[in-house]
Amino acid sequence: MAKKVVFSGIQPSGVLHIGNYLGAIQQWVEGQAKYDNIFCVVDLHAITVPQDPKELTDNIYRTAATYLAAGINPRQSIVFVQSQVPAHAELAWLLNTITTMGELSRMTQFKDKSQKGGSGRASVGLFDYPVLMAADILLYGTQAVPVGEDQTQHVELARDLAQRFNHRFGKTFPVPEVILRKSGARIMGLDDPTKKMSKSASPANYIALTDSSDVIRKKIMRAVTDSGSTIKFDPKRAGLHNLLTIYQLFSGQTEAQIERHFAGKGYGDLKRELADLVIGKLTPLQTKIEHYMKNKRLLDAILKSGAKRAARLAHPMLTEVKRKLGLAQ
Ligand code: AQP
Repeated sequence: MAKKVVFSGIQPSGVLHIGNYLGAIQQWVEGQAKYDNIFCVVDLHAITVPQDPKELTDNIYRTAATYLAAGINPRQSIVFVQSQVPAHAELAWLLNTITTMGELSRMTQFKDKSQKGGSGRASVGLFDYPVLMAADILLYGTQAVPVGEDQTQHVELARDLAQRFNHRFGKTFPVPEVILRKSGARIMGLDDPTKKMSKSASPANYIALTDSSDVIRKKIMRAVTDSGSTIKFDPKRAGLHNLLTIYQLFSGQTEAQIERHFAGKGYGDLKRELADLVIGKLTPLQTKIEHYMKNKRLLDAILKSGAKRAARLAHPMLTEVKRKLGLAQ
């Protein structure tokens, strides 16, 4: 049986954090053999909010380097940069014509992000972000999209647009399903465990994949918890639950094993051991990322070949969509 086509991506909009790693990249790596994978650095999404051009270029390379360093194998999976395949923007335009203003106005990410910059100042691109994401997904006949929980509403729109297009113009797109991890789909902020860990929050909120050992230790030791003492996976104790979830995902242990290990120990012990664990996992990842960052020619060659493969796959779908819409070819 043919493998399912999987598409996912991350915006190069800042330094990646362990939420991006645990919610997205780690599950991509785990599913690499099971699926036909396409992993994209979604730079056109990143520019929906202001970016410094020099930093953006660096972040594009660093995001791609992170995919590779984490274990995405470019011979097995397609790795490329979104802006290098114009079909994404082209399909987004076509899908715009079947998307309503009402649908996009209901997107919680748009509401959150547009409020931050002051109402009326958000770019049209930010409003249209979910349609571009639908285009990314639908362009490849994607069947499954592994993302963190915050992106499920956007995948839901991609499903609606696929169904709408199929209904109006005849079966064209598979309707993609979302793949969410049982645990780790929503890593919370260290300084505020009621909100998700986010690149655009203050540095105390996240552990960046590039943070030094000292910084990682400080951030974990200062992470907000409650005044309890027993160490148990209890979703009501949000700060503790978040630290235990991070521990679980980096250690690969079960909840029961972790609770047994920490029986009779305090929050301080958990934080110290968690810091050791995270540092132990991120240090080799950082070394590999730097290896790629120093080898831009290798990185460019991988991304160029990925873009070529992606463009080849995208072409028939875009042609079919245009034909069905009645655009003369
Ligand atoms: N806190 C999180 N827990 C689990 N998964 C997460 N993801 C993001 N934050 C968490 C997942 O990472 C992938 C890439 O996200 P993105 O870069 O496209 O943008 P985002 O979802 O808006 O995430 P950020 O990092 O918080 O960026 P900003 O601050 O720029 O908005 C997605 O699969 C996402 O679900």
